[in-house]
Amino acid sequence: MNLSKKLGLTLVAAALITAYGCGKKEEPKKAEAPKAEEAVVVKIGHAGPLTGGIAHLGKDDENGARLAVEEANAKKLRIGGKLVRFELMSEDDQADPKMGPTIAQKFVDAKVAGVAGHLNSGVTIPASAVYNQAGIPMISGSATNPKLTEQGFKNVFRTVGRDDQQGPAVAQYLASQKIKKVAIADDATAYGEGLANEVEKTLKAAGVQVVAREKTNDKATDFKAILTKIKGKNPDAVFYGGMDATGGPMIKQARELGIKAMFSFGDGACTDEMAKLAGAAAEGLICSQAGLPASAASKEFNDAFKAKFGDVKQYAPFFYDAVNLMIAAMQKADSTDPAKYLPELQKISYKGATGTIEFDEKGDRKNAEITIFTLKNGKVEPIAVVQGGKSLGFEEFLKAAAPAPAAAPATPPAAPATPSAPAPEAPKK
Ligand code: ABU
Repeated sequence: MNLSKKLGLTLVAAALITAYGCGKKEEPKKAEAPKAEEAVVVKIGHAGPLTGGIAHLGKDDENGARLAVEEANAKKLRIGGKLVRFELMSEDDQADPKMGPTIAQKFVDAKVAGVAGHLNSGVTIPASAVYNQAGIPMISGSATNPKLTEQGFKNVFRTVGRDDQQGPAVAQYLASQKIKKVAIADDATAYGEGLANEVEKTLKAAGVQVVAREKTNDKATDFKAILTKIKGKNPDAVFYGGMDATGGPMIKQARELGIKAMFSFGDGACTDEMAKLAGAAAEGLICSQAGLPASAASKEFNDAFKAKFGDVKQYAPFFYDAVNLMIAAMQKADSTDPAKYLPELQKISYKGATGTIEFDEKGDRKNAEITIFTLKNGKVEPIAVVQGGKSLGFEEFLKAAAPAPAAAPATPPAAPATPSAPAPEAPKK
């Protein structure tokens, strides 16, 4: 072996000893990056009509619910010691009563922790039986038929008033306008028919003559047959229990037929959509909503909603509150388990976008307001608020409900308790 070969072998041996031998220095261990905590996913269901004639309202509700979910997730809430991430599972019930139980079962199978929905009373009522069976809390921000909360279900709530509050409120407004003869029509849904019945009862009790009672359906587009019958009775006012998708064309066709009577609607047709559907024919209509107007919802809500989704159609703040109520109850219970947080929901007192929300033993919102509107320059504008059977002009109501000045001792906003507001001027016939 020559010298250079020997040297080469020595160098290889030295390198091996350095690499694997006892003289090897331990590499300092790199500090491992802490693993991001995995959040527990909590599903919240939302259901409403996301297609069809009233999809604009269903989307509005969905947007309200989505905003609440997104805001809660941004707070990185911990419930039961774990980071939680809420996930909105939204389903299209097509405003079809038959779809209510089907979608409710889908939510039950998906193990949602709660449901914000549905929009229509006729869909919400059959769906509520499925949620009740599964013990899942549900809160509607729009379903106003009294039956929903008259079933003895302890898991069913709503953040709006009921039609046996809304019907009398709008009917009393009509009676205050010196109306003698009224024609009433409805769309044969749980909501439309139920509200029309309430209006009829109150008007009759006030001595107003009900000269016609007509029926259509929630898919109809041609109302000329019932409107012709109504025209023959020459009423001073027409009340229609139905949604804006049918109410808009109805009022347009009525004017085309030369009917000059005042038109009046409940919350389902108390939207700016009426002006889009009926144009100038909608001007001066009178309608009610089963809560305060969106313009009176919190500035935080309105700013955040507008930035993400544009203008509120009607029910978005009530669905936003519905989701937030469930989350607040979960936080109080420190559990997302429906059985554990339901008792907290039943006794909650929550300051939401639509005011302070508490539920009575049936699940109805305590002290729900009913707002009366007229449509002016293409927009529904609030004119009066009825609460606990007492009416105040809208501006007066806002003043009475405004928080006390900072220097004054902290007292809750006074509930309006003055006699009826001076009746706003009757819209021109
Ligand atoms: N409250 C009017 C629309 C929803 C319903 O069917 O009750």
